[in-house]
Parts: sequence; structure tokens; C-alpha cells
Amino acid sequence: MSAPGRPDRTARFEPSVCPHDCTSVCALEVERLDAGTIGRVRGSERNSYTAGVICEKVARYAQRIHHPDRLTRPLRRVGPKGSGRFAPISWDDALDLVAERFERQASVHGSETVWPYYYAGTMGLVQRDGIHRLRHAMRYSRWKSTICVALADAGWLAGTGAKRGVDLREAAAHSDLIVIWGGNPVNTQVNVMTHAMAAKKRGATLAVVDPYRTGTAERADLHLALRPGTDGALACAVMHVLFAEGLADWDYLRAYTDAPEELAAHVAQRPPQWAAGITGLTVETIVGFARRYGRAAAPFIRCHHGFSRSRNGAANMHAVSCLPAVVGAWKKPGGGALYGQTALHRVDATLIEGLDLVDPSVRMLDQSRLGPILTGDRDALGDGPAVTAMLMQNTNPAMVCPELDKVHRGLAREDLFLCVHEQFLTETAAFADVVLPATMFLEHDDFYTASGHTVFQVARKVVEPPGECRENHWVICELARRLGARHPGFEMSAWELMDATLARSGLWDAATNHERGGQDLALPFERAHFLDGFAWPDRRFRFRPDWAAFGGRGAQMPALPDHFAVIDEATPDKPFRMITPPARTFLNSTFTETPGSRARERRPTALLNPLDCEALGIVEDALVTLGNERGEVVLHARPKPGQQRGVVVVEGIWPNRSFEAGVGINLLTSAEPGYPAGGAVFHDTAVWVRAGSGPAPAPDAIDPS
Ligand SMILES: Nc1nc2c(c(=O)[nH]1)N[C@H]1C(S)=C(S)[C@@H](COP(=O)(O)OP(=O)(O)OC[C@H]3O[C@@H](n4cnc5c(=O)[nH]c(N)nc54)[C@H](O)[C@@H]3O)O[C@H]1N2
Ligand SMILES: Nc1nc2c(c(=O)[nH]1)N[C@H]1C(S)=C(S)[C@@H](COP(=O)(O)OP(=O)(O)OC[C@H]3O[C@@H](n4cnc5c(=O)[nH]c(N)nc54)[C@H](O)[C@@H]3O)O[C@H]1N2
Ligand code: SF4
Ligand SMILES: [Mo]
Repeated sequence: MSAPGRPDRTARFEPSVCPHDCTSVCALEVERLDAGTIGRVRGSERNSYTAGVICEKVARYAQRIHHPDRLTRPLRRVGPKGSGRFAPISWDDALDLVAERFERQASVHGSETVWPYYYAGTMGLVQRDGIHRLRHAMRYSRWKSTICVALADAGWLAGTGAKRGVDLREAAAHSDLIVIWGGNPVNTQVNVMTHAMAAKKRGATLAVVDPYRTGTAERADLHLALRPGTDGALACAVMHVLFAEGLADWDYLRAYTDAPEELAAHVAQRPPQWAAGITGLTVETIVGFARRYGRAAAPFIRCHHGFSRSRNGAANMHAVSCLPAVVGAWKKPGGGALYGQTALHRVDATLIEGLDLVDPSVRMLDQSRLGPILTGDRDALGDGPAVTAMLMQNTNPAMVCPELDKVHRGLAREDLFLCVHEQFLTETAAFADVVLPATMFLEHDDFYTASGHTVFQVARKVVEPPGECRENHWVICELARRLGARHPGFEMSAWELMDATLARSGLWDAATNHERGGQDLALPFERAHFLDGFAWPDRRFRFRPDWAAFGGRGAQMPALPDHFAVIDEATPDKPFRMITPPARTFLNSTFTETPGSRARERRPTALLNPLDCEALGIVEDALVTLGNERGEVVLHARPKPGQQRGVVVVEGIWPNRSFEAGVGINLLTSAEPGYPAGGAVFHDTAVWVRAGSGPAPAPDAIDPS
């Protein structure tokens, strides 16, 4: 033991990679105390994006990995559905039971009745995506991924054609204006702040576009607190000013874009006065921001996911992505924009996902429409059978999915066989027939792409798992064996699967990647800045996207950037627009189980403009009811300056049981797909707000005066 206060020189720090669903994908150093125990977790200096900094929730990972409530044995339900009453069984019995039920359901209803359901509890490609290999090998219902990036991806791809952009580290060194658009990195990706604050220190201006005064907005020079779902209007008015005041770069526009004259004529009809009415910002604020953007030498926009989670979110993302093209910012060191770098991580997923087995005729189901699907909505089910058997890994839909009432009713169906592979007995796992205990990232091998940076990283197991926890890959292979599914990916260990995948992708082998702290896939300046053209046959940025090519309702979208008025507008009955952004020390529903995070977040809280509180008779810490046609939730209120009247903010996906009425915030959010082709709309909800937790007053009890 070292003396108190002195660093412990004998401690062994092992390299790892944060597996959580966060664009930062931090390079970690994990203190290994013994074969099964970790101590401190810190950011690695080896990766210049992480730069030694990680968020507080992962820094105290020991609280999560060594949590007394971790699942350590397979369980079988012994009480009624959803009761949470289980008895231990052996792995063999559990897997036999799952395979037998999947076979039975498929023989009665056809293979599409089985729907393997997953998401991004771990972002490791082997442990996250292997479930698709089983899906495709067995012709189980296919997967439409919509809960997170669908809208943002569509919006970014519509213009640029490729999910990549300018490195934030470069912007930190060279940009004179960094705009954080529709994101709160103080909560969601601390590393963006490391680099943005470095730029600010150097003299760059930091601007934030966000409906409420987030921790990020507090650190900015400029905060545009617009109404949710109106970014398209703001972007159009900014372009209006840029063209009107000679701040557009016509040489660039003619060389690199598809329809600049048409765009200029179109936004001439979208003046700041028009946008002020939609966004709730003043004309001066809009014009002032447009001038700062247009006069900056190398403006950089960090486009986040937050502002895409509306019915018009893809249109808004596209509108914002037009700005750097109008001023030719892409030409400048530090200028341009970044939404995500995923396209750089060119991993051939065939072996992991069984892409060679995909049959496009198999029915596809929308992840975010789980509630409608499980409650028999014909439209959501497509032309296939009811879903009667599911395997879930890496996800907690009983908390994170929209239309929770339907999700909960669906999960409670007696004729649904549900197997949940989890680290904790989550509110989803409580509905299961069979619960399987899962490893955590430090207990298995995997590799990780990154959306926020350019380094592809391999991580090796650091400690042994507790009890009988097993990795996702093993569970998938064991089920495949019992079900007779065949694919080379089922015959390999996780490490072998990585090596084989890396070889076919033309990347370093796993051991080399691990040893060197990751492979940097950054592009040279010319290509990173699209100076060789955008990723379309004509190499031009598209102000006029081919929305119809995305399918769905793309053909109904505006041809040029605009305010696409399809959001859940406020009405006299539902005068508030609600957004439900991430809490700082939760990660979706993950970390809601750790004491440090719960203590910091305290309890579900509705943030309201102080004038709205006054008008409704709501005081700090009082209970309020938020509601719409889907139901009502009760939580505590806090007046918060900095957001417009008529906007209500509820941070964090709290457990249902943390709410007064026992149902969480996603009771109110809609499972309606965003445009063009789906995507969850978590920040696009009209609600009523009432002081107190009692029932609504009867209409005749309301004084008509
Ligand atoms: N601590 C923590 N970190 C997380 C998560 C978490 O839950 N907690 N979630 C992780 C996941 S899954 C993801 S996808 C990423 C997302 O991370 P980012 O892509 O960085 O986006 P967010 O920070 O979620 O964006 C949320 C912000 O968007 C704002 N916003 C909402 N609606 C609008 C709008 O209409 N216009 C504008 N301009 N802004 C709007 C909200 O007010 C909020 O401040 O974060 C990841 N990191
Ligand atoms: N209201 C509202 N709802 C939202 C959002 C919002 O902003 N507002 N954000 C949405 C977004 S962006 C997303 S991405 C989704 C995220 O939704 P989910 O992907 O469901 O994310 P989590 O809630 O973090 O649940 C992940 C679960 O995976 C488990 N897990 C982690 N690693 C492993 C593993 O290796 N194996 C197994 N078997 N399990 C593992 C964890 O214990 C955890 O319970 O939520 C969405 N829901
Ligand atoms: S910032 Fe994101 S990637 Fe980094 S440690 Fe925290 S959750 Fe993980
Ligand atoms: Mo997400």
C-alpha cells in the first residue's frame, strides 16, 4: 500500500475503451486491483481527442461494475408477467428453453414472429451487432433502426452524401467561431467541451443554439434559445442575411453546390421577421448571429443529434448543413462542420452481422414503434404475423421507447415469450420469461468505431466477470447452435471475429490496434473538407436533396431548406412544447442504478420559464402534471430562466418508478415516425401543464370568467 495522499505506483492501469452510446468513445485507463476488481477509471492521454478527460459517470465505473444488484445467474419467471419474481436456472436450461420457444412460435406463426431486439447498451460491434447474424440466419423479423440517428443521418446525408466532416481538434486550433447546434455536450460528450473551450481560450467565439440554458449555453458567448423544432426557420433566415448582405461565397457556391441561384431566390422569401415568428427569437438576435457567422474567417458548426428529434428533424439538420456551403467555410482550416465521422470507420460487417444471409423479403419492423407493434397495430406490423417471441440485448425499452403505455401493455402480453440478456434487472427485464446475466465491457473483448473522432479502437477484456455472466457473442452463438443456424461467425471467438473482420476491412489486426492505442482513420485536409467534392456523382452539395430517395414520406418534404411545419404544434389545449434531453450523469437509462448518478440528478424535474410558473401558480419543488392524449405524468417543477415561455424541459430518462404516478416521461412522447423515413421524435411533444398532482378540474368547475 502507498502512503495516503501519494499516487499508488504499484497500481496497474490497463487500456480500454468506453463502450457507452456516446460519440466521444473515450480511450480509457482502468486500474485493475485484482482478477475481478477495478479501482479508478481515467481518460487516456494517448488519444488526443480524449486528451485525458472523461465524464464523471464513467470515472466512477467501479460503482456500476461492482454494483450489488448486478445480475449474476440466469433466471426464469415464477410470478405473473412483469412481477419481477424469478428463480435461478442453469445456463443450459435457460438457453434450451429460449431455443425451444423460438422454434415453437416460428413453427406456428412463421419465422417473422420472432423479433430479436437490441440497441446500443454497448457500442462494440461484436457484442452489439452479432444479434443480426442470428436474425438473418433464422429469417427472423428484420430491424429498422430509428431510435437515435435515423433523422440526423438522413438530414446530414441529404446534403453532403457522407457521414463525415471536419475534426473538432482542427476547429479548436483554427476556427474563430464554433457553433454548438442542438446539443448539450456538457452533459452528453464532455470532450467536445474540452476542445471548444480550448478554442474559446484562444479567442474564438462560442455560440449555442438550444431551446434552454444548458450547461453548454452557460459557457457560451452567444445563446440562441429558439422554440423546439424551428431550426430550419433559423437557418433559412441566416442564409437570407448571408445572401442579402454579400456574405455568401459565390465562387464556392458555383463550384461546389447544386442550385445556389435557386436557394438564394428561395431564402429571399424567408427574412428574419418571418423566422422570428416561428423561432420566437428577435430579429436582432437572428441578424446578429447571421452576421457573426458570415463574417467569421473559419466558422465551424458542431451539429448534434438533439435538434433532429422532431418530425421535421431531418429537414432541420439539412438546413443547418447548408450554412457552411453558403459561406464556403469548408475551404478554411478549422472551418466547415461535423455531425459524425462514422463513414471513416470502414468496417466490413458481413461476418459479424451475417449480411450475406439477408433476405430483403423478410418483414422489417421499426424499433421505435415497439409499443404499436406489440399491441397489434396493423400498420406497424406490416404484412407479417404478430410478434410472439423476442430476444433483447443492450436495451431497456420499458424506459427509453416512446408511447410507454403501449410498450408496457405489449411486454405484459401473456402470449409474448421474452428473453432479456442484461446486466441489471431493468424495468424491461422485469417483464421477461427468461433473464440472462451479461458481462460488462471490461469483462469481454470488442472493437469500437467513433462518431465524434477518427480513431478505431480495439479493447481487451480487463477483469473476470462476476458469477455466471456471459458475453452477448457467446449467447448468440449458443442459441445459433441450438436453433441450427449456420454461419462462420458462429464458430469464432470474439477476438477471432475481430481479426477476420479487420482482415477483410483492410485494417490493422486486433493485437496491433490494441498495442498502438487504435488506428487513426482521419482523411487528409482536402478530402476531410470535401474539397474533392461531396459524396455524390456530380460532387456537389445538395441544397435540393432527393428526399424521395429515402423512401417513406420523403416526397412530401420541402424541395429546398425551409421550416417544415409538421411538428406537434402547441394548441390552446396543449400550450407547451416539451423536450426530454439527456441528463448529465445518466446515459439514457444506464447509470440510473448507480448511487453517484442518482444523488446528482435527484429526481425527475420539469424546467419551466419563471413567468409560466407564475401564471400557473407553480413554485419551486411543487408537483406538476404534464399531459396529452397519451396520459399524464407527475413530477417536480423548477422555474428556470433562459428558455422561452411555452417550453418545458424534462432532463433524463428516469425509471418509471421514480415518477409519482409510476410511469415515466416516454408515456407522453409519440411513436409517430419522423420524415422522411422514420426516426423517434423525443423532443416534439405538445403537452398541457397543471399545478399539482390531482385530476384535471371538471369543465363545469372552471370559472368561465
Ligand atoms: N450524460 C449523457 N450523455 C449521453 C446521453 C445521455 O443520456 N446522458 N445519451 C447519449 C446518446 S444515446 C446520444 S445519441 C448522444 C446525443 O448527444 P448529442 O448529439 O450531442 O445531442 P444531445 O446533447 O443529446 O442534444 C440535446 C440537446 O438538444 C437540444 N434540443 C432539443 N430539441 C431541440 C431543437 O429543436 N433545436 C435545437 N437547436 N436544440 C434542441 C436539447 O435542449 C438539448 O440541450 O448523447 C449520448 N451521451
Ligand atoms: N425521452 C427520451 N427518450 C429517449 C431519448 C431521449 O433523448 N429522450 N434518447 C433516445 C436515444 S438517443 C437512444 S440511443 C435510446 C437508447 O436506449 P437504449 O439503447 O435502450 O439505452 P439504455 O437505456 O442505456 O439501455 C442499454 C441497456 O443495455 C444494457 N447493456 C449494456 N451493455 C450490455 C452488454 O454488453 N450486454 C447486454 N446484454 N446488455 C448490455 C444496460 O445495462 C442497459 O440496461 O433512448 C432513446 N430514448
Ligand atoms: S464522455 Fe462518453 S465516451 Fe467518454 S467516458 Fe463518458 S460516456 Fe464514455
Ligand atoms: Mo442515442
